Amino acid sequence: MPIYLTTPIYYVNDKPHIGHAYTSLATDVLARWHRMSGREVYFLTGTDEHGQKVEKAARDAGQDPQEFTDRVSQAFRDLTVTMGFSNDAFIRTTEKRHYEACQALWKRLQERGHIYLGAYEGWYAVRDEAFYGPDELVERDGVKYAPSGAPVEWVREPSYFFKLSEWTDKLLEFYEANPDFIAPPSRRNEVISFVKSGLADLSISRTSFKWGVPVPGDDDHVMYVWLDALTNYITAVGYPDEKAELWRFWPANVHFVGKDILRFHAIYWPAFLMAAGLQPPARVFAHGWWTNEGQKISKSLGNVIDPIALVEEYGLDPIRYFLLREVPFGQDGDFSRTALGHRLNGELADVLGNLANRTLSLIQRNCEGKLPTLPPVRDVDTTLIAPLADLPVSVGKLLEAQEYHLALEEIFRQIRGANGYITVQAPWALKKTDPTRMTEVLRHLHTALRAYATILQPFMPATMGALLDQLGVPSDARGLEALATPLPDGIDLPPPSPLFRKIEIAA
Ligand code: ME8
Repeated sequence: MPIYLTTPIYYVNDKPHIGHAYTSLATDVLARWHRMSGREVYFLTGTDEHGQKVEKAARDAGQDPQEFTDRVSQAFRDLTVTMGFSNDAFIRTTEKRHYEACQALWKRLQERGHIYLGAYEGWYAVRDEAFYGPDELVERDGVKYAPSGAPVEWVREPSYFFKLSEWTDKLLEFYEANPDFIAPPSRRNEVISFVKSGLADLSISRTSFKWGVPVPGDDDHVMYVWLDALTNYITAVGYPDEKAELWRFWPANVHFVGKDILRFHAIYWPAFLMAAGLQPPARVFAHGWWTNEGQKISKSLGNVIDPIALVEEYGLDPIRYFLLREVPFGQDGDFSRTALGHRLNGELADVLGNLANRTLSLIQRNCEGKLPTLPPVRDVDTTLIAPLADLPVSVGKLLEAQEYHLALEEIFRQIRGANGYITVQAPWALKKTDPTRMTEVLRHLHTALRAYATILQPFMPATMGALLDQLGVPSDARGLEALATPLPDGIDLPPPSPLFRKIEIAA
């Protein structure tokens, strides 16, 4: 079965920050994992380029919206390179094929009787590109705000509506029948209680600005940016051509989103799709929010974390590791340099780097750089070797449940065990007393390191690639299946070099 994974398409009102990198990173790791397990994967990311917010950002920058979106979209494309993302495609909502998909979906909804013309009167937050009911707003100093803190304005204009109110029961039935559709479970409960409180019809067109996809047959209206944006997920796989080669990827396996945009993905999107007679995605995972050293990340506080600067300072793989190790996926987390330092020094350098370096240096020095012969597994070796076979299975289960931190914990528990093994077996001391046993211990450690490096590739592709080079693993033997076939005895291993560099931790 093919696997389709998506990130949100990011607004081009501003340059990318750590939050954007985070969502795409989680998607990337799962995409790489599935590919390494032999699955066919389509991994999509891109940019959301219409709407009032982007139009305003272009105006503030003194640029025409198309020129502006071309520039900022490129910054998101560059980020995929800096972060080492393996996306198969990058979609922009200003592409012609996307206009066609949006208009086709609109017509289908209209033909099936789900759209009517009316007038919208109510609150709108441009920052969230969202409509809010009066009872959802909070008031501070006589000014009304959306629950997200975004300012709201009163909007009154002709508008097409989607009959969302008719979907309350059908959505509740859908959540019931598909308990894994919304994750994590706390978010699922939130959505269910929101839907249970009843859904109002949704305004799906705007007339007060032009920067959007025109409504078919009524040029005074552009489509509501969220209808346009959500449609990207089907545009990218060929919609409206359901015979397109890529259409086999639909429905998506996981839409990765932040908790801020869960409502759009878990309520509006399945309703639009079911109304159009299309299958809803299998799952929407809403992860938590990063703060910076305990503070909300915001432009006005000037504490936005630039992922490119971070990668320049600490290296890509330590950042990839830290983001997924530090915070359980789904919960909020704090970005702190001290925490990053502890993970980098205490886990990557001391636990993994040290094990690799000790093992490979000993092979280099004491075995003339040749891989020792595959030995029998003695009783004392079973603690190291026996759990290796199950590791890909348990890690796979955790990753398929988006439990990244638990997957890393599991792998590092075994690597710590391997450090215990090397200390107890002390191969450095065996050179004089029992050189045959020394080669056995080193080969077992090599076997274990190969498994750890293979399994960790999705998290730290470049560094684990370097470790697999040092372990002499050919590039066509780096998938999970290849772990069952030992490397030939006696192959030459290159001289090792350190994988991670320690950093200074501020007190
Ligand atoms: O909402 N912590 O785009 P957007 C964690 N265009 N994740 C964060 C974050 C933070 N502090 N800040 C942002 C949009 N994110 C729409 C999406 S999809 C059809 C349309 C991440 O540029 C998180 O994934 O505002 C969040 O959902 C997303 O960026 C919002 O990106």
